[in-house]
Amino acid sequence: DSVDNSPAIVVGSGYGGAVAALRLGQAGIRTLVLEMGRLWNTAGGDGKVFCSTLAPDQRSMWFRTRTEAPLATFLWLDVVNKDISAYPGVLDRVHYDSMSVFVGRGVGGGSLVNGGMAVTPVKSYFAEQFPTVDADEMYGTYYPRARAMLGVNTVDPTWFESTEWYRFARTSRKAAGNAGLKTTFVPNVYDFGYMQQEAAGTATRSALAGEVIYGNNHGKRSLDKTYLAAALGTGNVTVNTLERVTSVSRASDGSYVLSADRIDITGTVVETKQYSCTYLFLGGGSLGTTELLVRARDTGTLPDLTADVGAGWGTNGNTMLGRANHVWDTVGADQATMPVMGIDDWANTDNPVFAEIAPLPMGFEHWVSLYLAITKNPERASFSYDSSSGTVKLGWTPAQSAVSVAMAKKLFDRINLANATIYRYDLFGSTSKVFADDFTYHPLGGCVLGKATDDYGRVKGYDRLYVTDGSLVPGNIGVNPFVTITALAERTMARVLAEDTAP
Ligand code: FAE
Repeated sequence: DSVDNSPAIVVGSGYGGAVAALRLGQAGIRTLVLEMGRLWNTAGGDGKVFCSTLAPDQRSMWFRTRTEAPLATFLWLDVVNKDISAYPGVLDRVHYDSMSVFVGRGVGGGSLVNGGMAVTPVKSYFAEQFPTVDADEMYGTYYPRARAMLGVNTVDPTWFESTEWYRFARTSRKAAGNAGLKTTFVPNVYDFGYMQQEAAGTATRSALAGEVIYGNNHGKRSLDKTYLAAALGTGNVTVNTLERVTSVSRASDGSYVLSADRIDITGTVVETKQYSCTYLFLGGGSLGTTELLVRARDTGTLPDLTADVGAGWGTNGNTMLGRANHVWDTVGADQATMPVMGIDDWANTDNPVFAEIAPLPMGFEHWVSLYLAITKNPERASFSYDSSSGTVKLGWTPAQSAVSVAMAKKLFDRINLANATIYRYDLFGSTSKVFADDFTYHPLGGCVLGKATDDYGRVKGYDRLYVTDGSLVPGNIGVNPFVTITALAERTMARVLAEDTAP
């Protein structure tokens, strides 16, 4: 078998992978990116690249025959999910024993499916989570660099107050205010100028057409339009798609050797490829990177990896819930899919929660206020390799989710009490389930900075091996994570290119 040699290989093309690819390319280092998902740039039979959330087809989910949306039901009816045919769709839901994790699949990773909320955490909390990182440098250099590259912008507050599309957010703000809680505007990478054109009827609707978790056809500055476009523009970066890296080992000359399965659109492995490189950057996300390294350590292909690989994983305290508003407190049939506001009770040391005010665009008035609560849940779990099945398992337990739920409940009980409202019981599949405690959008950790790696993402036990993605974040960052992941990757790349790649 022939081995394809590259100076640098990047596994995955989400935030961590995209930053690595751009900075390597700019440094003149020939770089190959291996991405298991497809490139989302060609229109299907309906003339669109992505399918809509309300009428999902094969493009929606990664090799499923039925969609698995976060909201299972509406009025307890199984109306949300649809039968589809198996295909390398853009959203995956990875199931572990007591937790499932939503992730993006494709060139751009999570940026293709996420809500675009581009939030910088409170500096003091960043410093608490990353005690060995110079917070002044992060907030002075790397966060601003990340936000500029990602195209972060904010909704025009005057338009926000007047448009029907954000009535749902204003209604949730009012309910929070009645409980004495503070709300704050949240930046986003969706182009709000474009969104206003959508509202005016002068641009094709995307955020105003229910598009989000299965991809946005317009308006969203996903990584394929920002970092990855710039990376390809250097002329030094190549992206191979539908190739999933399955193992990493080291050759006697110190180079890394990767095995990758190339699949076709039916999921059949059509080729097993071998790659080698001098510098290896892992950007497969918290799950992808951690699984590769846990497997490498425990099957002996990279035996010097430390016991910290696989540890320190958390859900960012994610808990989703809905409240039922009074009939006069409408949320609107028209809802923009990009969240722009959060309830900020993080400073409440008794029960720190930051709750994103989420849309629920169903095309009719339903009086539901939906939230994604980010709680300061201190629980962490580890990944381990199960040799009998050859799979990597996650040790997260229901009791650990219950900690997030209790924190979210404490906050929203306050809001319900102040407004004389109740929770919605019909959204998460079973008759009495109020809190979605079984999934997260924010997998974080597994190769924590300063533990499994040095303070710059260099993996302990090996040289020229780096982690640049959400695995570095120790389980919780208090806000939506991608700006932090991007900024940390910028910091790693600045250091590595200055110190490790010099001839
Ligand atoms: P990620 O973006 O997941 O990229 C990893 C890439 O590597 C993917 O493209 C994988 O397909 C690929 N990959 C993995 N394993 C392999 C392998 N073995 N071989 C080849 N390729 C591989 O990682 N965050 C926010 O900050 N704001 C939001 O509004 C927000 N909303 C979200 C909504 C949804 C529905 C979801 C699912 C997530 C949301 N997130 C949000 C989370 C955010 O997207 C996530 O933290 C980042 O995408 C993580 O970035 P990474 O670079 O770690």
